[in-house]
Amino acid sequence: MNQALLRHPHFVSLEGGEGAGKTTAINALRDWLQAQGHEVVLTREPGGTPLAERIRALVLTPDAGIAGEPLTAEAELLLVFAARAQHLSEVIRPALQRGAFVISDRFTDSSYAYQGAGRGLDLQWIADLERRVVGLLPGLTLLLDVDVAIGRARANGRDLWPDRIETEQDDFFQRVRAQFRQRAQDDPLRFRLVDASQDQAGVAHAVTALLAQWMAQEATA
Ligand code: Z5A
Repeated sequence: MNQALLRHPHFVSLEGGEGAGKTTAINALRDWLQAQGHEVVLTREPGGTPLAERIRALVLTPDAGIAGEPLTAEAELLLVFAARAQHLSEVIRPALQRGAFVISDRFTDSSYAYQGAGRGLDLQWIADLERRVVGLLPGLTLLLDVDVAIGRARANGRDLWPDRIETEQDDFFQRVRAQFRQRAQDDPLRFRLVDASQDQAGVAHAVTALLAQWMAQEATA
């Protein structure tokens, strides 16, 4: 497949660093859309299908049970795109085709941020994969932006072991945040920036207001 990127108006993604609060925001968006009578599919990346969830475990489990053979940055990138190909074919495209809204906790912007800026892989290579493997852009991407230290403190406050990526140092997450912000600046039609330093109720209110505003704008376009 080698196609241009198409934006789908029923496809919404949430992006941001760890501890940005995507979970509460996504639930608020689902509740708001369902109250308007829409079918909503909540999903996440990497993952979203049984096979893609197995790939997620390979990407995020420290050592993935394969001690002494670290995952290379290139393998990590190709694995997240392999998971995305499954996710698109099994979940995202069928749901959009039947008229549902799809809300994805992360999508291709995360590959630019984590594998591109974080790991230092060529952004053009990622763009080629996006064009050849994905071909689809969210109509709306909500970027939950928060200071790295605040986000990390929130995430560390949970009673969970850090995953492979969460064990990276602050400078990695600073590059990730800068890349997300740069992408938002470069594509203001698709992105909305949300101040995720406010409390969870404030973030939930902000994201639903932005979605409502964006849908009203789309309806008159
Ligand atoms: N990844 C990648 O490398 N390449 C790719 O292409 C893709 C992904 C698609 C998994 O993502 C990892 O995959 C991710 C990038 C990589 N790695 N990292 N790091 P994930 O979304 O599953 O992991 P995450 O972003 O690290 O999840 P997270 O830390 O759970 O972030 P969140 O979903 O935005 O946060 P949350 O679960 O809603 O909240 C986290 C905690 O903070 C929780 O205890 C909340 O109660 C608390 N919280 C949330 N919001 C607030 C506010 N506003 N105030 C106070 N406390 C709050």
